[in-house]
Amino acid sequence: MSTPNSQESVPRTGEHTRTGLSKAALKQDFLDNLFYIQGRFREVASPHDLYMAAAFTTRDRLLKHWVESAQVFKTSHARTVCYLSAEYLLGPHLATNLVNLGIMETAHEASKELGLDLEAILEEEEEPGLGNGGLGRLAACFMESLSTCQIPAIGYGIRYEFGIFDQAIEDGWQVEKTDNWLRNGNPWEIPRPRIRFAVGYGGYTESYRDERGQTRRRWQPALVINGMAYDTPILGYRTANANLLRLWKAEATCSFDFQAFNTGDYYGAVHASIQAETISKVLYPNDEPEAGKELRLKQQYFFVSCSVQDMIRLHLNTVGPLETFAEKFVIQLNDTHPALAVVELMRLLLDEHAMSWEQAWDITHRTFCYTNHTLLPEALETWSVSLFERLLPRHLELIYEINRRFLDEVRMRFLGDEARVWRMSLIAEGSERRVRMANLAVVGSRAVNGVAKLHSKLVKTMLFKDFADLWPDRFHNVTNGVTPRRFMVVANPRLSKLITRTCGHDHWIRDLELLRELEAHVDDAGFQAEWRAVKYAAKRDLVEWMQQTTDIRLDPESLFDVQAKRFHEYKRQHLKVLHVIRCYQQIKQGQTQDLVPRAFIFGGKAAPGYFMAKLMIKLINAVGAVINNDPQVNGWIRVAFLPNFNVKNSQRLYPAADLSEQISLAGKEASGTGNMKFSMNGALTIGTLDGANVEIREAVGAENFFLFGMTAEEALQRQITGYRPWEFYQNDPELKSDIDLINSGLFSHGDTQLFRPLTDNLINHDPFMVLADYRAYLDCQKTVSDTYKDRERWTRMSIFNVARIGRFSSDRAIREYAEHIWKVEPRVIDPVTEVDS
Ligand code: KOT
Repeated sequence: MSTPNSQESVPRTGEHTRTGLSKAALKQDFLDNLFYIQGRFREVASPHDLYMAAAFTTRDRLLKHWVESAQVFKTSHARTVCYLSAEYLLGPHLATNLVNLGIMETAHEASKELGLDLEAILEEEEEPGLGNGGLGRLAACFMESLSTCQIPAIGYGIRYEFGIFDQAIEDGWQVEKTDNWLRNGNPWEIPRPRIRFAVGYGGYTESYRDERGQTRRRWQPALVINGMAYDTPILGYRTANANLLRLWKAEATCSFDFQAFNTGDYYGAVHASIQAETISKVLYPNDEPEAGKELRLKQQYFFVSCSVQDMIRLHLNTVGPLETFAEKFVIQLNDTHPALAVVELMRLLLDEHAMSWEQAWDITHRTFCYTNHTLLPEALETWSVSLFERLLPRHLELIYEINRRFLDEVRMRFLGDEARVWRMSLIAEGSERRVRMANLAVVGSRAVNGVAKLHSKLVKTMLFKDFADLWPDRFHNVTNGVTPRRFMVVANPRLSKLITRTCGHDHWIRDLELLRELEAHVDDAGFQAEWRAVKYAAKRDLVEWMQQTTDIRLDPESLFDVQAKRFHEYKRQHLKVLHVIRCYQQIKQGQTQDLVPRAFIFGGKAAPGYFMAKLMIKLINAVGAVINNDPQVNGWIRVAFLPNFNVKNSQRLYPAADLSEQISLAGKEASGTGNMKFSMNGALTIGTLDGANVEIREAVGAENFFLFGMTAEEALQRQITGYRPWEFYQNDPELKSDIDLINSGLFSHGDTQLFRPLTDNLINHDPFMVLADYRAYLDCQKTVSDTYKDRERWTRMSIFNVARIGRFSSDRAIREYAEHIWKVEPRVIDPVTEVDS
């Protein structure tokens, strides 16, 4: 098969080719797109028309790199990473694509000359919120870094029609609004109607004789639906490498069942199509699996099956026989949500491609790697065997066979240790038998990793100890990272420009360790003043935005103390609230000597069914309503809740933060990535020795980090010896008075019961040991205030945080995966020369 010459297939660059990077080309193409795609003249265009024209103008420039990359990867049979994730929390595309193309400045100038405001155009973009939080955002950072590091990759996932809900606050409570992100069209995706795969559900399995007389098994599903591909190009920073994010949409196999229609069953015919489309309809808005949600299992199997079928198709079309599948592809499982891919690959190799078990297992096992993102027992996925039997009968058979062979190995190695066999089995025995997805992922993968050093240690010594005994070399650590393109260059242009001016180059954007050069300037008073001015300007921007969206007025002179993340008891937003109440009481009692003026800023969504998390949001808003309306304390403190914490809004927050709250109970937060984003933007961290906090503190220096609280080991020890939170409540009068104040009804118009579920839980159970860490936290907050009073010292600490944060770039994380886990090399795409750059 001849391959077209890329120089011929890619339009040549220059004026009017839709790919030129000059100001003139951008202006011309923008107006062309406005006219030919949106059907508008400049004079009558709506803000949305302008955004769409800008997006298409940018997309045209991506496509050149993307088509070129695909061509090169295909012809060179490049080893490819397939990242399987049920979530991608992408955030707006336009700004990062402009930065990565290297045309942000040019686009600003072009807009100005057209009489347009690029900032306003960027604001128009509705972000694809196809994820809940950390795990989904990590997948998005990794996709960008894979392209930046020039590693051939495909991200596979689900094209949810409705992403994570939009959060509104009404009467202090969270209210969920549907996220109709596709309402106005999505200019970044390219539908691929010819890339479709059939996915089966239900039915039965049977034995049959193949043409060689061999007995084989096959699956006869009761229902078959289609998955159709939608592709989004992901460009690397200043590279010509663009990878592919391929998301699947579910459809009925035949959009109309004509037979049913003809027999008069119009409803039945439409019903089938609606049922199929339900599968990719909505993202589950939980950070934890929902027990027994059949649709969720259907979603997982849906995208995993389409993705594995697609890889097999690509392999057969380009490389050839499937024997070399594991050399062509490495599949990374983003937690256990896609773990069924292990079984699906087995099924396809055995049932559809007639391989022997040994060969199929050898290929499968050499292909998969698995990342664990949580130690919380309630977040470890299991599915009931009966649901499996009904939905995926063939897969259950295969799981039993994988398990049988695996447990034989365990028995052989640990003679007579049936307790161990019982613990390691892929099937949990009990009143209801359940499939343990984490065990399946470990058994099916050649590498398993945690996401921060501490977490990986706990994965190896606690969560998967039995597996580490059996296969110690299988376990790794890759500490998370975040992309500095989005979270520095796009989110904080002022800081980025200051850094570039100070270093005399912008290479730090691709090599974040170069931020160290800032250390040479840490004592320079002029630089310090500029540093403070950058932070102040970001705070003023946030103040203005908060005023517009929430009507809360913050003082940019005050310390911006921010906790923004998913609401969860283990993250301990209630510990922060107790601190706020303590400050309030101190001011009311005239004890202000240890304080500095602070704005307490909270942000984050709660899972709609998580009562306690929603009550925490209500409590914050209730405390805020009292404090913000009390003139006696307003010179000192204010409380703000930033509604709808998503990627776009987070970008307003990180640059403006002075203090980053990372106060989870040690041992519970796998890594955290917000901690990195804050620190990258010059916020100092108050935190426990949890997740990546440990490594951030090591990197920035213990003297530039506010540490408090029990270690993971101490917390565990306390749990074992018996934790009695009421003793802390009884023995610490300030703690008691803070909790009692909540129960007094002051924050609830006299209702003394409203927050009882929360306060009773703290006093009597306190599973995340808020009360045990309360005193250490308050003491540490006093140190924070003292330090903030010395502006010069604070500024130095802030500079050190940025200068030493380079390790936490997702580029570093991707390089570690590439070298130690995936064994994949970069593949450089030569850019087609620009004639008019
Ligand atoms: C959700 C459901 C099941 C299993 C895991 C999760 C999960 C974990 N969702 N988000 N996470 C977070 O992942 C981040 C990226 O690794 C971590 O930084 C963070 O600590 C996890 O909580």
